[in-house]
Amino acid sequence: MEPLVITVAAVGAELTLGRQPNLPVTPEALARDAAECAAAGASIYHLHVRDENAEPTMSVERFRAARAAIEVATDLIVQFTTGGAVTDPEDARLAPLDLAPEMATLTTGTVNFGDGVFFNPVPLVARIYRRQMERGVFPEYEIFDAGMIATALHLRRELDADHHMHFDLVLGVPGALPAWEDALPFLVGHLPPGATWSATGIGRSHLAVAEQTIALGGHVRTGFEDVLYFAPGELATSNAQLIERVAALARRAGREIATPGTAREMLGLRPRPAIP
Ligand code: KMH
Ligand code: ZN
Repeated sequence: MEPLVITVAAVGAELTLGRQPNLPVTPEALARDAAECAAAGASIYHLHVRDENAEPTMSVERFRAARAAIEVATDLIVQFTTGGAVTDPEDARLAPLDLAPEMATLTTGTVNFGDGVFFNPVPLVARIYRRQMERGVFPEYEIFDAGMIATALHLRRELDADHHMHFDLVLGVPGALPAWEDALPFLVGHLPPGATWSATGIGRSHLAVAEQTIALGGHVRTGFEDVLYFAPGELATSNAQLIERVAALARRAGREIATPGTAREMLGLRPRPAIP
């Protein structure tokens, strides 16, 4: 099996500092967090940013500062969110792509998200995808429900996009596809030949999904965005703690841990671009 690429979803947009006091918020804290994550085995840093009140924001300047800090501190692939928070307007979600990050997410369908709605009508998804192609940004398709795989493939054809296909399968968001045991094999069975994939389980399902993913040959996403607790009643102390656990599971299963360089090769990424 391929070496395991670990993505850290370190910040998120739907959780508060009150619920997870160890959340990295400032560029300095993000750089420290990223360095710890890299040492623990992460390759990709999935980035949301916060404002001076630790509220989620899609401010381009905040993304610029956060990305610069992480890229100075580490060799990690910085992956911008284009999902933002469920309350973010369309233009705000697109704006940080002007910084031409190495990689960014692309959710290919609308889905209930707790009490909110993660709004992704096809014209908006196409707009984000087109902007990513114009800026040379590698997309990671975020799949919260099965139909999103079909939409990703449909849009790829429509836009005549030509890049390696990488999917992140997100199970267990309330209102989206639950982390049923047969969900992951079903989704993976519908991915196109040659695609790579990672998966994450939200909340309680997190560990079971990580173990199943490692066994199936996929890659793993972890981090505060997806899981707040290390064990029942025990808050995770850092993103690195969550990564160390995944890396230990992988080694036990005979999988090596990918470096950012290996991950870049697997995904077909060009060398890290400068911040414009
Ligand atoms: N905050 C969620 C509504 C992404 O980063 O691309 C969406 C999200 C997905 O976090
Ligand atoms: Zn996210």
